Amino acid sequence: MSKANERIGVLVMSYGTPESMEGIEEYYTHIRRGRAPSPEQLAELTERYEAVVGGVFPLRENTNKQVAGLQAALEAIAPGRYVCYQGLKHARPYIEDGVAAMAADGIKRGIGIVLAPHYSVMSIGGYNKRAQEKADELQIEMAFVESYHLHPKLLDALTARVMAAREKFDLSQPLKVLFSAHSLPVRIREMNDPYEGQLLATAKAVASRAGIESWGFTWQSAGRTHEPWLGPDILDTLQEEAAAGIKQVLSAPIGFVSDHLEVLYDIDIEAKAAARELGMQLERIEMLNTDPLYMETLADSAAAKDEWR
Ligand code: FEC
Repeated sequence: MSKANERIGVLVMSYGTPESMEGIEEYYTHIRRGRAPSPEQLAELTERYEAVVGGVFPLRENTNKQVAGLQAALEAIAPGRYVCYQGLKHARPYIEDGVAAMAADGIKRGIGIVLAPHYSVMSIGGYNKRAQEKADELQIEMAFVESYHLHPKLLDALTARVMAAREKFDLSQPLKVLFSAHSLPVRIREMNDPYEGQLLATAKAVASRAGIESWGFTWQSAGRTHEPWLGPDILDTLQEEAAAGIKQVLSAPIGFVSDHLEVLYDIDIEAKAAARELGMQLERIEMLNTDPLYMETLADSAAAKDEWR
């Protein structure tokens, strides 16, 4: 079969979430690169999941829907050309399982894309490295989308969400928009990592499109390790904003694309409670989930890597 007619595997990678409450320890151990969490750490994470899960782990459902949405968007670009496979960083099906499934279907060339728009060597870099290693073993040629943080359709989708959520406030009073993303260890700065710059670029572009002047960028969900993480954390930023007299805050977690623990707990429960104590109203933009503009962003970005057409 010529390269132009063959089927291309699209490895859609996402963070992953436990399959059940009983699976939290295995998941947490995987995140910690094989070191089991202490009983206290496990209890604390279990409590956070109990607060948001309600029987279904939202990230699993959302990732499944996003993979199906991307498959449909790719069909619209080139019918029959692309087949999506799922590969998760910290849960089954693991990234390596996704690559193995492509090989089992006879796929010889694949494109990797992560359900996170911004590149860091510690995030997307890690996904791609694992996929490449498994693909080398199984002799699949791979290309990777590294980031899509300024794709015009992504910016349109985020801008629409910011505009819609602004309506929840009294716009005759000051409103601060706080863009946020998952913190990473400060040492990424020594590696000249693009993560911070890409996040700021997305925030700036969305604020400009939405005509918002009063905005800031803050970090969230820092890991519980001894090394320093990028800050300020959103909980500290809320205190600073309260001290400056701000009473209305719109949270825009642009580093994430799904409803999941880091949004449903860290923003909706933890940050909202902190804001309430400070006498502030905090609302959050809707996450992208399967927004058609996000599905098209992914499809365009993946198809642009298809140099075999
Ligand atoms: O809903 C869910 O079940 C999963 C939500 C979830 C997402 C997510 C995304 C990112 N993380 C990133 C970096 C790190 C680093 C560490 C780390 C630790 C955790 C823990 C949980 C967790 N993360 Fe996560 N992350 C999610 C969940 N993450 C649970 C463990 C407990 C804790 O620290 O809170 C620290 C690892 C270590 O200890 O060495 C680093 C980055 C993203 C965004 C990009 C992406 O989606 O890949 C970066 C969703």
